[in-house]
Amino acid sequence: MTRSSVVVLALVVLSACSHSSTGPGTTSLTVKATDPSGDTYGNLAVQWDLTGLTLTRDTGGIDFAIDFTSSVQSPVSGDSDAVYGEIDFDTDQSITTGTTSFVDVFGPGSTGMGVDYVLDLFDYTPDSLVPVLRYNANDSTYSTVYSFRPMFSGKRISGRIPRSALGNDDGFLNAAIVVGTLREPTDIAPNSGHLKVGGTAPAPPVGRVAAEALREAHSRRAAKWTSRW
Ligand SMILES: [Ca+2]
Ligand SMILES: [Ca+2]
Repeated sequence: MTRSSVVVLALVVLSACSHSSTGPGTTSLTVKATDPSGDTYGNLAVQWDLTGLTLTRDTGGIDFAIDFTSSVQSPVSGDSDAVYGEIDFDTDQSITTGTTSFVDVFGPGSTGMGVDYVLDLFDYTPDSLVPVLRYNANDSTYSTVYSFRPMFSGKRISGRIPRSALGNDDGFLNAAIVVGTLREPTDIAPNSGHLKVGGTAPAPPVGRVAAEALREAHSRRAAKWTSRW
């Protein structure tokens, strides 16, 4: 399937309030990757179809909103056709650090990201908490660094990740998402490249050595997901 181009809208919101009691950091940056309807690529009956991924960065962290063509269902329901997936974050906006994105494993492989943190929308606790995982390059493992409860409302899944859960990153980062059921992946966003939240340098092209190193480092987790998908 030919994937169409991605519209990326960037909006800088500057608060006019100079006497806010909520403290510093009223400057926020919102970036959205819109995704076409009807571009799912799975084979089964239930096809979660993304329409967009929106990230809002402020000095305290990242707000995310994942939008779909239909009302979302949490995996806490126990239904294997609920919404599963992950948002991958390249917090230093460098493909040379981190590991391969699952958006590349289950998509066309064009994100250009080296993934440093993952919002894992597979591993829900019974009380609806999901983990944020840090990738450890020294031993190719993942550590849970934060847990929170995402909101399921209408056609949207949303939540907030504090910067402390992203290694105290400045919040300027690259991101991409893959979703599906527990049975198979069904959609990614953006369809090519990644969603860029601020920063200055474009992602460098993937060198052959770097790509091979990333592929090897990624193998353990890939095996884990392949057993699911
Ligand atoms: Ca879509
Ligand atoms: Ca990286």
